[in-house]
Amino acid sequence: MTFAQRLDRIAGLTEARLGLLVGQKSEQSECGDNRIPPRLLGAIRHATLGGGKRFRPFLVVESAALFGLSESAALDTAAALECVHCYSLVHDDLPAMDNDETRRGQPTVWKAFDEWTAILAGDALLTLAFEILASPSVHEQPDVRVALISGLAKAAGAAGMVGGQALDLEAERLNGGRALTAAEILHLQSLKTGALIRFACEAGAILGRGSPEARAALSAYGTALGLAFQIADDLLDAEGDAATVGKAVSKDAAAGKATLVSLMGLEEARAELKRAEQAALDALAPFGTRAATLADAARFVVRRDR
Ligand code: GRG
Repeated sequence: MTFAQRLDRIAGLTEARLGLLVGQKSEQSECGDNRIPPRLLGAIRHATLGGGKRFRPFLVVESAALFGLSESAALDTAAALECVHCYSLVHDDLPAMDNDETRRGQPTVWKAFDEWTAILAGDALLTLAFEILASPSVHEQPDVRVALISGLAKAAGAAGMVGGQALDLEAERLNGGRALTAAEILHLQSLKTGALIRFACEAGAILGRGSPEARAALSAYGTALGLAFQIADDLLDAEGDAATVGKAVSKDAAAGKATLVSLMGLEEARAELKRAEQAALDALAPFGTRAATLADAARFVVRRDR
């Protein structure tokens, strides 16, 4: 199976699992106190289903495979993480944040529904993630489930993704905007984009009860991969084609957003991307050829066009 086929396979499995997880509590449900108002459910499904690379679920499944776990044993953890990712996109697209009208080639949730429904759909997805992780279907051992809950909460929260988003918006909007240094950009991106990607890689070691050394290696891989992912995203914004990328491009420059591309220029950003790719590959050394698919993932991130 090629890397693209493998990514597609995990995306399909994730989509099917999410379809059940965000569809089983409809208005038609016989279980009265579990019903979700239909409009809200529609927005949650719009946010979650029918698109996306499912790259974070892929990282969970592949990092868990290093410890001998099957796809199905990692899938609920992968789906929970994707719920947090989808929530972050719904909120990021809101007029008060990035004000985007297209996501994954579709109208964003607030455009397809309205702002308050989009806010509530995001809230519901964030909390659903932890409901999923608390379920025994994630892992039979409660201490593993608690470690996943704690890890995802930290990665998504104020010292993780939310904190990164706050730093990004503060730099752009407070005191008339401020140019960030490269170190400041790297820090905010390691939170905003990096924290969830890093957690996706560490999740395999948590599920598989890997050694502290193995978890540290996956964390280092995730850190480098997250950086590469963000630089590639910024390059796509600067050079990509909106139809292929599935969302508006050239937004960073228009908003005066601080990115490594705006700070260093295209050539140096591409060189930084290559360095991040190499750091990701180096971090996988302890796993040898067993990590071949994760190595391909690093190469995929660097060459992606969407
Ligand atoms: C609103 C709390 C809050 C956080 C938002 C994730 C994020 C923080 C903002 C998204 C804006 C952005 C362009 C981030 C850079 C990289 C990124 C996360 C891109 C989207 O992820 P992909 O490419 O999307 O994995 P798909 O659609 O494939 O799932």
